Amino acid sequence: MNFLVFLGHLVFVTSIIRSEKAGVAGADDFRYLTGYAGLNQTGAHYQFTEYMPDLSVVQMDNTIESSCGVGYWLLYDEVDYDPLTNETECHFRPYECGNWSPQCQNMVSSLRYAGSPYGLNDDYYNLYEGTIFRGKEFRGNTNAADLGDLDMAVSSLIVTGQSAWTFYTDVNLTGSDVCVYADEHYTYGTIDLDYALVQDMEKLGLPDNSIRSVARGCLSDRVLGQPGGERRSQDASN
Ligand SMILES: [Ca+2]
Ligand SMILES: [Ca+2]
Repeated sequence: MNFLVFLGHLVFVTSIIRSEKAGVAGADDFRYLTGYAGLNQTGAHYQFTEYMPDLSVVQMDNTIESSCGVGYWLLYDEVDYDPLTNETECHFRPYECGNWSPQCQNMVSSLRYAGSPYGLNDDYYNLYEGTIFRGKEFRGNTNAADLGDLDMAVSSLIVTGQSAWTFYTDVNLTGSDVCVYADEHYTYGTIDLDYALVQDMEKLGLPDNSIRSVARGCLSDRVLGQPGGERRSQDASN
C-alpha cells in the first residue's frame, strides 16, 4: 500500500553510522515534513527536514495532529526513535497533507526520514536495530563489509531507489544472502519514490539479528521484489 509508516515506542541511541559516498541534493529532491498542532494543517507548526530525536526541542512533543510532507518519514511515540515496546503503528501517504489517524495524534515525540540524505530517491539502505524501524541505525549507499555497532543486531530495514541491495549473514559479503528491490513505487508530479519496507527479518527469511554486511546490486539467488516495478501516481492510487 502507498503509505508512510509511523510508529510509537522507546529506545535511547542517536548515533548514526553511515557507509556512503557524498552526493548533492537537487531542487526536486526536497524532503520535508511540516507538522501542525491542530487538525487540517492549522495551529502551531514546524517544518522538519532532518532527523529530530526529541520534538520538545521545537515545542512539538506530543502535539502534532496533521501534516504535509514529501518523502518517507518515520514517527515514534518515544524520543530517540523509540526502543522496545508499544507497537503502535500509524500510516500515511508519502506525499500529502492530511490529518493523522486519531491514535497517532498528540503522541509523536521523535521523527526521522528513511532514504538518502542527498536525493529523495537515490539508491540507499537503512538498517534498524529494532523491528518496524526503531532504535539505532546503520545506513549507506555503498558496500559495507561490516555494520559497526549494528553487527548482528539488525531487525528491520528499508531500501530506497532503483538498485537492489544484497544482505549477508556474515562479514565481508559472505554467508547466507538475500537481495531486496523496492516493491512500492510512486510518482507525484516530478517526484518519484521507490522503496521496500521490511518490518522484520521474517519477511526476508533470515534469522533476527543475523545481517552482518551489505552489497549494492542483486547478488543472491533469493530475491525480494523485482527490478523496474511500475510506478503508480498518487492520484490513481485510490
Ligand atoms: Ca510521545
Ligand atoms: Ca535487533
